[in-house]
Amino acid sequence: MEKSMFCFQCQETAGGVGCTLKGVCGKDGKTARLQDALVYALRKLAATHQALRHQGKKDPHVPHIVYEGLFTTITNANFHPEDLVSRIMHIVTYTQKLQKDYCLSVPSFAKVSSFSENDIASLEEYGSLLQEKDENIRSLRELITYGLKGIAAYAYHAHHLGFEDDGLAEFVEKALVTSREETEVSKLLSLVMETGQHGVKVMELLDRANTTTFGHPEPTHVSLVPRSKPGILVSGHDLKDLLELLEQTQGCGIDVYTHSEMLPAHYYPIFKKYPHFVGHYGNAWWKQTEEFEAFHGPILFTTNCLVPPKESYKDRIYTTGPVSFPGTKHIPQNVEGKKDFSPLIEHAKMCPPPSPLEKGEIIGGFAHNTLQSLADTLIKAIQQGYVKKFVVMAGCDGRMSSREYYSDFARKLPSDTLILTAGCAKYRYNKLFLGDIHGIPRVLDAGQCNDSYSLVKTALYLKNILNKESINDLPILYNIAWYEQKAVIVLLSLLSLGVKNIHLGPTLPAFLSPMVRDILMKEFGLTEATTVNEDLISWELL
Ligand code: FSO
Ligand code: SF4
Repeated sequence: MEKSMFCFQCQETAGGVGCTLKGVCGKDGKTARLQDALVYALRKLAATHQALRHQGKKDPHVPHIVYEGLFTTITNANFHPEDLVSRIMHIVTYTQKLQKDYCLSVPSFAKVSSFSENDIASLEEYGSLLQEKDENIRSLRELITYGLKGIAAYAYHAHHLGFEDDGLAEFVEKALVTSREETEVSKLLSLVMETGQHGVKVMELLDRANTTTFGHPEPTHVSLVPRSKPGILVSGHDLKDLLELLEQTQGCGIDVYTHSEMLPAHYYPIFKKYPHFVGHYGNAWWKQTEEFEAFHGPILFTTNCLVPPKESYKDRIYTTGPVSFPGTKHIPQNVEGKKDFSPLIEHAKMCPPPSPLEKGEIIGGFAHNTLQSLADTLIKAIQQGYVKKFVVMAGCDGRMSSREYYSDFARKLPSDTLILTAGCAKYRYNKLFLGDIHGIPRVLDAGQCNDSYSLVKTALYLKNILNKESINDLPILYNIAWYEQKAVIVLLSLLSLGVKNIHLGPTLPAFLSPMVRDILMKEFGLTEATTVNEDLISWELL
């Protein structure tokens, strides 16, 4: 009999409760259980590395193994059981080696000393979140774990650019162990807040890594119209992968396009140097099954969100990094940390050019540097009354029809409001032609979901120059859309900075037990998005 699975880590979980047979995302039971096993193995590695740290030593590879491992378990990244098994075996072998080399003994975890592939089933069992019977402990444990997955994704990108923070790595190790062992609600709640604080740190680290490597994003018009040469489409969030691909495609007669969360690459000065980096293709991640056929060329997934591909274009899907899908080709990193994209490039040369999906262009590049340079204009606009409110509509998009709420909300916002956005949530309103206020576009896109940090940094900057006591005294409202675990860390980061009265939607996470939900509502004024009119009225915008 097929073993069961249980996963409720994303917003689209079945029935708003949990996926038990197969994920709505397409993840099957085997994959789901292996992902649980992988996280459990990482908890074991983290405990082992903590013991090593207690000896005053550390292993330089553990943080990256932890980050990449957690990243593979994020929604829509890795659907490949064999790949997950080999990752688990690597984690266990590495843990065993550390334990042996440094004579470390790690209590409270299942023994791994004589581990073989046949023992993975026991890790699946230990790793199941249903092991914890108390729904409140389970809820807090998973809230922390999902926050850690978000941290890991951002730390992975920073690490790829050579930026690390050992304090962050130490925290992730501690939180992986403690969230599994701690049974006191108050202690788990304070770990939730600590996770949020480290969310701010990791987004700051990644921002530093990105802006140091690629320059500061600047306002940029991005074409939506494909050109006449064969193309490669790049999806996901890893800017370094894109840069390597652009280097390798120079002079090859191929154009390169961004998809979904890769759009903000166009805003960075460094990417503008490549004349064959010509535009953006398609919409948010969930529309890929409708849009990829018409692209005609190879598509590279550097991170989530991958949707199980249709046979009609599956042979054109390439994955790299944490992403993997059975039957698609994977581009590995070599020992020098380089990736050879020649299989994609050769493939592209044989493909027809993309068919157009849309016309026109979009504008973005309003990250903190640009927003701060506009601060005087924005403050004057507030003082003179032609900008009344800023509405942060950052986060993720998703396939549920209830997300039409965000398009309607943006449409119905009064014309003296500005939308600050980041993440793929923007695809619900960035092509609505909402106009501008005295030359400032009404939708100001800071970048990827991690660039929500830019919005927070700008809010803190405005708080200081406007001499406000609290970030909540600013005319900024938060209407956040969430889908996967990176949005969980964005939310926890905002809470840890004291941001109150966030509306979260389209539904609150299924992994919040009624008690945990009540705590977040009482302490932070967190509420679920309701209807467009009700929400607009509650914010005195209607
Ligand atoms: Fe979206 Fe997917 Fe960026 Fe997520 S493409 S949903 S929050 O991976 O990370 O915003
Ligand atoms: Fe279900 Fe979401 Fe988990 Fe996929 S990631 S199995 S859709 S809860």
